Amino acid sequence: GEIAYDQPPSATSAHVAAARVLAANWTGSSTVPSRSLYPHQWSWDSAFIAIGLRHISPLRAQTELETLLTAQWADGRVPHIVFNPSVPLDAYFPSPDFWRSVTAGRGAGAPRTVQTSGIVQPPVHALAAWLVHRADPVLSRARGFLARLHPRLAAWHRYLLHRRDLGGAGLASVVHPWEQGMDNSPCWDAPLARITPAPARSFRRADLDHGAPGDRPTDLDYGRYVRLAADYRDRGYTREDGEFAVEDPSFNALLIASEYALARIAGELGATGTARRARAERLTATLVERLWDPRAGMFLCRDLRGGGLLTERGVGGLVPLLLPGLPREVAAALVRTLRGPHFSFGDRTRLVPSYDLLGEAFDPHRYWRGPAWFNTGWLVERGLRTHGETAAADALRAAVVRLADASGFAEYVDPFTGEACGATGFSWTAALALDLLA
Ligand code: 9WN
Repeated sequence: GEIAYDQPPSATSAHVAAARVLAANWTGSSTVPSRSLYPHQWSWDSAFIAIGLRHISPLRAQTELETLLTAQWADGRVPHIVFNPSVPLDAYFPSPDFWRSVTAGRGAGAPRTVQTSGIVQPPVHALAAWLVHRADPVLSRARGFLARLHPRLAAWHRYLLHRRDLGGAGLASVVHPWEQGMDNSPCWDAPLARITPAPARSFRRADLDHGAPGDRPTDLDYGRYVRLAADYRDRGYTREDGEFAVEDPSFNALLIASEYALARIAGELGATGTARRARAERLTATLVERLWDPRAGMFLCRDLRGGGLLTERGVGGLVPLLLPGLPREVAAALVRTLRGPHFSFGDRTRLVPSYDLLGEAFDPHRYWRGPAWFNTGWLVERGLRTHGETAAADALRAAVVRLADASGFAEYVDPFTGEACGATGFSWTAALALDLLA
């Protein structure tokens, strides 16, 4: 009985520090992921940021999503970057003059008044919109928040489920590693090996002005990212028949989670949402059929151009734990894999690593090739809770909050030591820590 308090003394200070990061990164209508590395608006970042912002300012959280969706293309796609015109061109690469959305994206209905990229990111938005609404339903109804967002979110999902069903089974495909959000995951090594890189001297990386080269993707990776994006642009952002096409478990799990959220949004607006809920259940079954690997005890990526499931184990293969409709044995196997030697959560690692600890490509500092990220920690925490793994969920929640605060809200951390990597003052780290503190 020496200790007189049952809350760790840092809980309030972590809350204040996280709120400060989000205030510093707020531009007036949206939040930059990082002032140094990422000075524009990013699509899935904004969804995670809104989930945290709702605890500080439901109005700012609503505005964050509204700003992003204002840049939606007429074909329904939500671009992965919305550029801030007052930021110098050389502050981030690839800049608007690379993407040329207004001209190259004309056929796909790119907006005329704002410059964007032409690729997408994971559809976390409907889930975020629902959670933001729940934080202050009175304000949300008064502003017509869901009524205004619903048609845009529905068009976004339609784009993914139809235009991006490249495998013909019902799942959405990504056509660039940046679309999946885990840029240099070893999962992409095999499909990327087929791509002829753009010459290193044909572009200038801005990320190396701010980040340690050992924490970032390699020049060879960048050459391939540039080639793929330029080819897609030169096809008017309308032909998805390029050299890279992958069905990814995390991207699709987030789409399905957002379908459930859209069903709830429809319910709030007076519809039933039954068809959408049924579709989410069907898509869950399809995800298991197409991407579940019982021997690996996790979901894998399907390479549509090379044929078959890729063997690399990325954290994206654990994210479907989020889904309530998973067969019981699949959920149980995912929890075992999370604790087992490949991810070792609760044993060797302090936070879920982005890639297989036993994989040949594992590197505890290089971006998505091993470091632990806070958004995937948040998603796995939610998954554990969804499947009744309360003790493990509590442990992961505590780890996210502690390491976020201790690392200065780092972009990612060494999974063994918690040492900060990449940028600090990173928005989704602050936002998701806030959400788990609430
Ligand atoms: C490319 C903004 C984004 C995140 C991604 C992360 C990183 C960009 C980059 O930063 O990607 O989109 O320049 O490396 O991989 O998940 O959305 O935070």
